[in-house]
Amino acid sequence: MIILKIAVIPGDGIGREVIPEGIRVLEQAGKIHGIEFHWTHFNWSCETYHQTGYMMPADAIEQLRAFDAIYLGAVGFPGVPDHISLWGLLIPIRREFDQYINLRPVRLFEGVPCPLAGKKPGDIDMIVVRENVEGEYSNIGGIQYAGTEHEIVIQQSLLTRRGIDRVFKYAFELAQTRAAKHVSSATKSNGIIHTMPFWDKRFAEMGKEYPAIKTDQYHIDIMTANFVLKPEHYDVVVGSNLFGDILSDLGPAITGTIAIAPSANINPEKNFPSMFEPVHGSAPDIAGQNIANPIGAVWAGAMMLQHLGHHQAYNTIMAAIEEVLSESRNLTCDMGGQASTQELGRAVARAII
Ligand code: GGG
Repeated sequence: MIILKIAVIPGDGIGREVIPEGIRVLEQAGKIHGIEFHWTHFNWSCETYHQTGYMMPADAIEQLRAFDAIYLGAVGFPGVPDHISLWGLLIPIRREFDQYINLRPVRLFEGVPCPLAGKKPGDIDMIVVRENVEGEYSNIGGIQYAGTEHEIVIQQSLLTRRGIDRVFKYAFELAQTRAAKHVSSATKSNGIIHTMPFWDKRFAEMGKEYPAIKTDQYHIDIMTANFVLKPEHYDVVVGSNLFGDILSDLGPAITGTIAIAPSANINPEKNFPSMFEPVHGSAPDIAGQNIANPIGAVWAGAMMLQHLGHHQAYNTIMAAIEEVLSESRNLTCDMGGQASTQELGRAVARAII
């Protein structure tokens, strides 16, 4: 029996409803594949911030260091500024544990109604590789003459050669394992004249190391249009922190629902714990109603097992997700069904044999 020590941070809103379903499914897969989970729950959240002034304690990173992985729900609470929700927990964890790859697969599943006419499963099957610790999400900047008519605000974006080369390398290595062998880069080097031309140059340099991989690059504006008009063109898509974030919400939206999508914040060297979460946020508008779709959280849990080397357990969970979605009996309302969060979670757990 393998023991995995997992730090669980359900966070806010629907994070608290979908994570228990992920745990239910992981426990079931664990029984079959000889994995025992030791879950340690942390109530760190924006709601905690609302009450105490901090989302997680000063020694949070030290506490998390002891775990094999971190399983996160969602962050965001009405009345707590949005930048607190990311900079109070999500971004420090990504940075302190050098989780520089954010992997966000996008797949159209049989049984999930697709908003794009004529698309079949297989037509949309891509993976967004998002640079996760640099770029536009930087704390370099400031404000001057605050509150006056001369107010000036500056927000800097930062890229390092080492930082983006390692992300490109990861994207090309990933493309080598996939049938299409194709990497597309999201850029905006016509308008952003320092960081993005550098991004393009380093992407082209890395491409030379992988002659068997097809490459192309698109400005982010036309790439978002292409995601809707011809998503079948894309296989591996590599983007900066902001562009990757945008594309990985748009991607699952064209497959029917953003709630289906997982996000793996990975430290590939395994020097530190990696973190797994659904792409979606805390959705306060539907929190507490037991209608949130738990598939993003379940799929993220499967990716956690895959990252930790339990490939068969990953395959088992993915097969169960595919089976349950294709039957269309236990879909939540975002996928056109009437099932509750728990009913869908239980159906996936039952499908694990
Ligand atoms: N599932 C975690 C969560 O609440 N994500 C919402 C969000 O705004 N994420 C931004 C990001 O991934 O950088």
